[in-house]
Amino acid sequence: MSEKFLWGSATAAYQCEGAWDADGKGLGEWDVFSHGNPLNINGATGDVSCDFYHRYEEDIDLMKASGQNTYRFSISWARIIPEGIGAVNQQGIDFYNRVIDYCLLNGIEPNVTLFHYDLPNALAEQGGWANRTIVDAFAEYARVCFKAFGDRVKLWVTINELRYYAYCSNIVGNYPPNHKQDFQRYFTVIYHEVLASAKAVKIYKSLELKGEIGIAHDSCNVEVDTITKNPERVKLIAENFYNNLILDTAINGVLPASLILQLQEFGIDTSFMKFDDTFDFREGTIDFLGLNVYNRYYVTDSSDEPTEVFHNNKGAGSSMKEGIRIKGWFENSFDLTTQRNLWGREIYPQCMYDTLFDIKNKYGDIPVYITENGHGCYETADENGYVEDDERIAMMQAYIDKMLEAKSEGCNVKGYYAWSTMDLYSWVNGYEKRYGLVRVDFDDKRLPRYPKKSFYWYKELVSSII
Ligand code: BGP
Repeated sequence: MSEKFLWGSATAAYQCEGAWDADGKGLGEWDVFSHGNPLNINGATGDVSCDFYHRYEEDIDLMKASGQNTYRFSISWARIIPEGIGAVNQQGIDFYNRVIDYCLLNGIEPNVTLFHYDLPNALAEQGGWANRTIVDAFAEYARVCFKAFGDRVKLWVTINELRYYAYCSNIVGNYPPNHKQDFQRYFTVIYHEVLASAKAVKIYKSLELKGEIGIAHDSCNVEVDTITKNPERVKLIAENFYNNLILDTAINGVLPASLILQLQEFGIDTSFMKFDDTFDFREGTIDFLGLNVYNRYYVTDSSDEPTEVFHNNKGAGSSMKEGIRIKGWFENSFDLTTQRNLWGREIYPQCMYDTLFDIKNKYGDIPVYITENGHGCYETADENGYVEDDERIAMMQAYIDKMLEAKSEGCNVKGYYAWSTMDLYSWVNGYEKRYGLVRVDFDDKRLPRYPKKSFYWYKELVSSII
């Protein structure tokens, strides 16, 4: 792999591919959810989305035109192994071969994620990530992908946002299988994810494919509000909740002992950790860390009110806070001086710098890629289909400046991926929450692409820094 800084953009399979039942693909958990679950509050599906499945050449051409030298995308497990376990669908392999080859033809380094929220429905029906049998199912799926694509793909991510995925599907309840405030299931799922990821890493290394493998972790900077009465306790509990189970295990190969005690005191049955596991996490440690950087976790002591989740998928306003109160542990604090998007998420560029230094201070010089960073907002195009997304440009420039500052001060950051390559399905938020550097007109059946102002800004930036 080249040593130059990687500048690219990212998407995920269910969010952009469409072709939900084409060419032997199996049913996914999100297909079932989006087709009829009343909790799909915006009513959108990924059935067609940007139709990347048929239009990938056009999208990769645009990446090249804007000077990007890498593309992060995910593989749909159900396209490769329709039932999650067992028979491989050659047409799924063929599709990703076409995408990978077209990237390479255009000088674009593929960065491939194996799991980005989209579980085969056959596995979901057996308990999904809460059922320990998924660990070996995932490892075998990973092996199939490494063998099929590992000669050309040199950057792999096992799982995207292990924590945020488990959080939305087991605590918020807005992602399938829609469990609410089920902390037992939440920690079980994360444990199975870190175990599955580590097993996949071990398999990858045994195949000697000469690439790098990591995970993509969601924004990990925990900051304690100065009003907090027990700042050290709150910091440790929140770090354990947001980061340590995943990062200590994936980077150092060690389960954090203080977290295990914390869970037991909270009444979680930790037997899912099976301390007699024959698998040694130290055999599956990652080569690099991917960080999806959007916000910090600003925390304080929990009040005596019951545990509560603050989340909005309706773009209802910036005065709402995003986060959680976990009674007895901590709660997210509301900083009046920080700007928020309409979904209540902080816009806080400093967290980019702080996150990178947190990683350096805790884990040394492990290489880091910013695997996602971007800005979600509503947008209106002019009569030519053009979007002047100055808000996005300002926000991303501020985060990138902080990344470069941290890099110049010694953080080992090696690449940056804008989220997202083009407008796409924003999960339960539907299609109106836009992130793309390229606009997709979803009202036009031909799904035309229109580069936005940010596309040209990114092109300029990339060409000046490469
Ligand atoms: C990350 C996910 C992406 C993407 C992004 C924006 O958490 O990895 O899949 O969706 O966030 O989030 P959202 O679409 O919910 O606004």
